[in-house]
Amino acid sequence: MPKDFIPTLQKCALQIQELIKTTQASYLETTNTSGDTQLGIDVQADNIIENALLGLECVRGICSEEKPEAIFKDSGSYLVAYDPLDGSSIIDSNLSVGSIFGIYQKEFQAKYLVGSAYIIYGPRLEMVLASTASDSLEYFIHGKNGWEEKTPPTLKAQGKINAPGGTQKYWKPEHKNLIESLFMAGYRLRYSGGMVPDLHQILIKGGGLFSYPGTTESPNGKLRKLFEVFPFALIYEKAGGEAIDGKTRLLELPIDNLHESTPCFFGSKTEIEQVRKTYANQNL
Ligand code: AHM
Ligand code: MG
Repeated sequence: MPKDFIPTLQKCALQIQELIKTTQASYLETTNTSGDTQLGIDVQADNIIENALLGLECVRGICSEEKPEAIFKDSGSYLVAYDPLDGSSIIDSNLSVGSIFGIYQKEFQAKYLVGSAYIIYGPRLEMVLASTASDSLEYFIHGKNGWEEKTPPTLKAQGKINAPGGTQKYWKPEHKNLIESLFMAGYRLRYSGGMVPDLHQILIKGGGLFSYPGTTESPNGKLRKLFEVFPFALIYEKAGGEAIDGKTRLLELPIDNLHESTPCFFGSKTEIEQVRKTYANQNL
């Protein structure tokens, strides 16, 4: 991942954290491409990131979850897809939220993903990065003396957390059984409704399973490949875990349109093996 990205994302993190602390989370009249009603704060966070990224010489194009189309420049070599404020519907309840970034070369396709990052705005401000060029993550916490680099988190072969997304009423029977069997095996429920804090918690605690399946209501799940799923897939793989759609490695999935979603499962190897067995003979 090019060097300029880390300080640029760190600067955006501080600006967006300030925005979250000082701005009311009120809805606008507009919706984004996925049909979510936008908050003023979504749009402001998007502008902060757009200006910062387009100001980088190495960036050739950007694509935001809040905008229908990508924006391209004439020069630069990297493409960045990002969700400026993931979990904006839980801001009003003062839960942690985040920003997610995927950095691509050539095209917005998982096979060209070279790096990813997320920022978590919680009681602390933290940032986690992954690069295809490195076998471990990078982890920063903002403290009294600015950004401090910490020992990166890793995933054990098995964890204790179960974070099941989606509306239970619409889960398919095999998915219901999977989730139930984890609880029966002693897993604890940890789900805030924010992908960033929910996946961060599993990473920091060393393992578990986060799932957002295809349901009878939303066959392709909710989480978007480019802005949410691919970046976290790289982070989980580099942490020693796995990320699949039930059958296939998420980073091997193609995209046909910028905003499409996919069923997704992120976790330690043992839990992902259980997902694989569950879905082996099922439609996703
Ligand atoms: P958003 O990008 O509109 O904020 O939606 C994404 C969020 C994720 O953070 C989270 O995992 C998911 O939506 C929660 O959905 P649900 O409320 O259906 O469990
Ligand atoms: Mg999102």
